Amino acid sequence: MTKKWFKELSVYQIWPRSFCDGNGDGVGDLAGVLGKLDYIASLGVDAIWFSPLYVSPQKDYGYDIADYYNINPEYGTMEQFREVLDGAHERGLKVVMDLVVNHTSDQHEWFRKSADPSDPEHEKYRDFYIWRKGRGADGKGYPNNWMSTFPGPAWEWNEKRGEYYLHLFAVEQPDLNHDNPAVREEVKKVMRFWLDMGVDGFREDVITYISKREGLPNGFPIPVMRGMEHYSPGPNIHKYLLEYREVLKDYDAFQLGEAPAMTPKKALQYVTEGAGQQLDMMFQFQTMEADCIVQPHVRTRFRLRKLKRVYREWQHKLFGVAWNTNYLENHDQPRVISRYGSERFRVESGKALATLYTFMSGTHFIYQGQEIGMTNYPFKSWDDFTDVATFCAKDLMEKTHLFTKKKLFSNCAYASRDNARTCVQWSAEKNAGFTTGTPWFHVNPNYTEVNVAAAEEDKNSILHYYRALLALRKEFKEAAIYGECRERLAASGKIFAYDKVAEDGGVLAVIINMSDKPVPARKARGLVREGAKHLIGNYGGSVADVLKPYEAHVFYTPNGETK
Ligand code: TEU
Ligand code: CA
Repeated sequence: MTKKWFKELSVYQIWPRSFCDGNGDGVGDLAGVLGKLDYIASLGVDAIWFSPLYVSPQKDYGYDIADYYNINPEYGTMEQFREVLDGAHERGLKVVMDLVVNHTSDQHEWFRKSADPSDPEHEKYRDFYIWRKGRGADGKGYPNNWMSTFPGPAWEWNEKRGEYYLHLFAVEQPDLNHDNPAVREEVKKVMRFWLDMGVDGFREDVITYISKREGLPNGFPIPVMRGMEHYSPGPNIHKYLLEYREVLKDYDAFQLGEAPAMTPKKALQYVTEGAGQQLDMMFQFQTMEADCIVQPHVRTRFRLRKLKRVYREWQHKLFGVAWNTNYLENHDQPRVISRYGSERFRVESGKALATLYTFMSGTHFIYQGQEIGMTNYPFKSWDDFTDVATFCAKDLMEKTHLFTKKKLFSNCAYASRDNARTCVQWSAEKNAGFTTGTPWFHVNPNYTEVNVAAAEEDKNSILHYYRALLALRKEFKEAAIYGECRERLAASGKIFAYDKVAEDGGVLAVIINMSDKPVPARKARGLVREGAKHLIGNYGGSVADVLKPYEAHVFYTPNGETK
């Protein structure tokens, strides 16, 4: 296993709008981030990933970019970004930027010029996007049957140009045409601009979607994501990614591709180390499908065995040849305690989940608020939502007539990305200390109890537990980060257990009751090696006769295994 600095990172994700408001206008910003750098460093993380900070009309909260070279004025200035970048570096924190190039905003000047035949630069930008004539006698029929990720047709009519453009996400997010070499040159320019400024890596938004099959043929007639087989991935994906990879040769930075519908076998075509490698690692979605079918809107009960299978496969198939990422939350996912854990056992399950993924091989990610155990928001009405994806999902579900009104609402409340986007709870003061003004979005009413200040005071808080876990991940990195994962009690639907075995035979043993009921511990006790040292747990120092709800333990044995 090759060792690299970026493999050892624990990365803290900031979704800037809701992180911390520095100037009192109710919107999170860079001044707010600057004031929290010490806090972030105190967690023991090694990097910050910023969800998009760029100029954007915010139709998809920054994932619709109108200018790749400037900071959204609501968030601050380029000077402030440089200050944050330097401040992070001074504290030993790397900085990762979101690179969103599958699409831009419809307000980007490339799109405006592309759409407007009377623009003097129209010719230059004509093929920057994916334009097609309409079908049928009136020329207004959709060019093909594809649907967006945010449910609805993937095509939008543009009056000026008299053609349709493709958008795999919101209407205001037209897809760039990466088949056009001029577009690829622009992408490389954007990458170099931020790398030259000193950023340490990119998280590349839906990067596996950038190549579309020639001729844009109809997709299999399924009700969601129709057409996906023609762009996830498309025929030129590896070629284009290799081209973008070239840019990185001049820098000590890494590339992380976000890749929906990714399996370990397919991932190896992108992330296998050596010649031909296109990305350093990927965000796969399978770990977030243990309580749903593909997407949390299609909810099932939480199935531990499904989660185990996903970790088993990714840990095993990439071991020694490629690198994983591990996360349980981000700005697109509901809060994990409300999904895989239990709000009733908030602290216990929050710690259990943290234990579960921190010792898996892979670069480690924590989403803002996860470290204090923030939970889903108690949505009461449709007016409570702001996320475009939630409204699209609602429309689609309504059309199927499969759900009662009540079920439709509860599905959306459970699944909405807005759950991750409520204001970070800093204290028990007004607006949870997020802003001195009027917050742009909700503050979870549980802020009086769940907040950073309270967690700092409480020795048994989830926050202190995360700090301890991250310290252990570093201290025992040969096992935790680079070791081989060997699952234990694989058949159990309640206990999640695995060993991480280092080259030198050191073994970390992780044992977790992932249910809200006590479970007999006879088999789990058998996993604790003679002389093992108890490193951390959420109840006590040893495994008794029963494991309590969400009880978690980590043990270490030097020379636990001979290789
Ligand atoms: O997300 C890509 C994606 O396919 C899913 O996260 C999907 O949007 C979501 O599960 C639907 O409910 C990335 C970004 O992370 C997301 O915030 C953006 O909206 C999207 O791309 C478009 O840029
Ligand atoms: Ca602000």
